[in-house]
Amino acid sequence: MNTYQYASISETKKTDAINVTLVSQLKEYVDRTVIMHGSVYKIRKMKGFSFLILRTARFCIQCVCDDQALLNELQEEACVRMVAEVVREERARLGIELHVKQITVLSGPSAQMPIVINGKVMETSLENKLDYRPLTLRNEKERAIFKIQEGIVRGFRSYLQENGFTEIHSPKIVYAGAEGGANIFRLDYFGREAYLAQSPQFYKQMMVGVFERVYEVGPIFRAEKHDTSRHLNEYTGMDFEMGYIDSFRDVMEMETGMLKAAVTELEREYGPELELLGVRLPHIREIPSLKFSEAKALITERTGRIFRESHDFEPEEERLLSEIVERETGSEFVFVTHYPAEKRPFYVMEDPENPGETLSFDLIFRGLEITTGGQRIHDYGMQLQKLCDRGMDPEAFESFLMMHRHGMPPHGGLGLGLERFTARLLGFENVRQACLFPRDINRLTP
Ligand code: AMO
Repeated sequence: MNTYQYASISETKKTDAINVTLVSQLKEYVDRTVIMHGSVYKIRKMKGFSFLILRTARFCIQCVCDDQALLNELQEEACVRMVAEVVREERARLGIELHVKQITVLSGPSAQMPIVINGKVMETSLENKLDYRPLTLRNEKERAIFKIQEGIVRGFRSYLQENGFTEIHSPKIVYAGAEGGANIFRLDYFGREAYLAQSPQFYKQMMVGVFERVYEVGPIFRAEKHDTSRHLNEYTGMDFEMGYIDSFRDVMEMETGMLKAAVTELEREYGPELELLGVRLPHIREIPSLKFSEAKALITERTGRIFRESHDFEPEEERLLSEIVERETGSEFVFVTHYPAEKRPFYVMEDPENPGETLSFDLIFRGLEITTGGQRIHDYGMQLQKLCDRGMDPEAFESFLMMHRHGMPPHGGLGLGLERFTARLLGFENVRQACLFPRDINRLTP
């Protein structure tokens, strides 16, 4: 460990230095001496002095140092404790800068950085960024993405808490897939076949019978075999489920309120990161909604294009639909309802007035589906019949059916993909950019 003019605790007391951990408090200490810790993000040598950028938990602070001997030995990415005077400096981003008095190196790097992380923008491919993720996340813009992501989750959580929801944690090793399809990871569970949860679907429904309104933020596993810009093999699901609904539109209303709350949370608490990344937050008023069949017709009418997939949207259709809706209503969000039953899982309620259409919806934001939700079957006989109609074995779903058999209120809910929402909010083309350590068909590290 290298020590530079190490100040013992008694010495720092002598200098009347104040230990400051929150940079937001620094402005209160102008003209006083403080002790800060952080990493040396960048050293910029000038004539006779150097700028040193200290990367702290949330902010990068400009520091001025004129001790040449100290600077000669100091390396970028060293973890330091610094004694410095807080000086008002309007030209600095935070309105203050630190004039360095002492630096103690707590731990220095032992190797050359394999990638430049302290430029204004990181000029490297996404693959490279992901390969060196433990380091590239230290870049102030890269880490700002995930601070904003924290804000989204905070908004989701606090809005649902305020609305009487209980947070739950459901198992991720499960006995059956909830969403159907081939994208399920199988595993050997002490000689029995088990799966990684494709969603918390069964459990959040069961917990409606217990808490009435529940939500979960947790990992979701999908064995996607295609390498696309919108699919991850592990992503973070923000799910909620609510009982005693009159219609699936109650769920859409709850989501609209939750999204507004998340945007407000970001505006209130995440200004520095939004500014750093130049984020344009959406203005959410009423979110327009149209039926799946109407949306298909609208796309064809406005663009003259007909798409092959008739029970779902192709990615290009979602993009076109978003463009049309934004142009015609000003909304960057659009709900699409009444998806055909063929493409929806077995727990989804069909429209009694129009069987074949489901009481379900997707939410499309800036050209990408970010949510699926809807009303569920709560009646035992109806759920049993649906399983049989689909050629599924009711015995395999015994514990799921247990709740139906013993009384469930009308209920519905949704699942929102955190990475997809973050990516669209920040204008990223690839969902991996909004995932700390993405898992895709080619990537298992870091
Ligand atoms: P669904 O399968 O549509 O619905 O998933 C819900 C939302 O999760 C996100 N998502 C993904 N994000 C990244 N990579 C993936 N491979 C991926 N797959 C899905 C999307 C999607 O809208 N149980 C239902 C939800 C419900 O009805 O409550 C479900 O899982 O944003």
